[in-house]
Amino acid sequence: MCLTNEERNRLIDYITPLLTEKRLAHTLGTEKMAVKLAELHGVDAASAQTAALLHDAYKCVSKAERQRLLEKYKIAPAGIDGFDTDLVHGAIAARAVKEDLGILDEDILNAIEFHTTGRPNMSPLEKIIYSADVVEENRSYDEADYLRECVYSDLNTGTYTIMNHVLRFLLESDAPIYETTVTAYNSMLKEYKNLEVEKNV
Ligand code: DGI
Ligand code: FE
Ligand code: FE
Repeated sequence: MCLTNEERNRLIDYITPLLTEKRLAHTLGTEKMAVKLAELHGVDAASAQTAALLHDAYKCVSKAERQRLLEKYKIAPAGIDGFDTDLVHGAIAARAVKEDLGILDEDILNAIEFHTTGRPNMSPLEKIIYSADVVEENRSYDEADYLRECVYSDLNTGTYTIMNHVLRFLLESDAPIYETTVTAYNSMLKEYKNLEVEKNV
């Protein structure tokens, strides 16, 4: 079951002043994709909707505001030495929505916190938010349709294939790669390989 209009409007009212128009459109696209994936893969749709609507709430804040929030929530600067990073926007959002909106569901908070890098042993909800973020309808890179089909048909294979795509993209862009991105990939690779073994027995 999805959120009621009243529940959804409370979240929309929270994020709207924080986001640019473009980021709001991406957020609504992520919501739509997350609900679809939740329904396809037997995950609670209201949780998927909540995490999707809130995942990028702190993506558009200024550097100074980001710094203030990192200090307020005592979040270790999750960067890579020498590189500026907004990889922490999920961690900030998770702390802030807990405090501001009283969202206490750990699965939802983890899905928000780890939506950018993923992490080892992700829950089905975490996989859905990670994937929905990359393949929502406003994303239009060459492989988007292929990745959508992958994650519609199988959540583990799809999430693995999306992570593999993101890692390639980071390498091609000469981007520094955060440790959690690598450990998340290795963990998802293991799940994917186990699936392949099961298919072949
Ligand atoms: O906030 P969004 O733009 O919707 O998407 P996101 O939260 O996934 O973050 C944006 C980018 O972060 C995305 O292109 C993938 C990238 N990313 C994920 N892991 C790493 C990373 N970027 C760097 N430099 N290093 C990483 O380990
Ligand atoms: Fe994000
Ligand atoms: Fe996003």
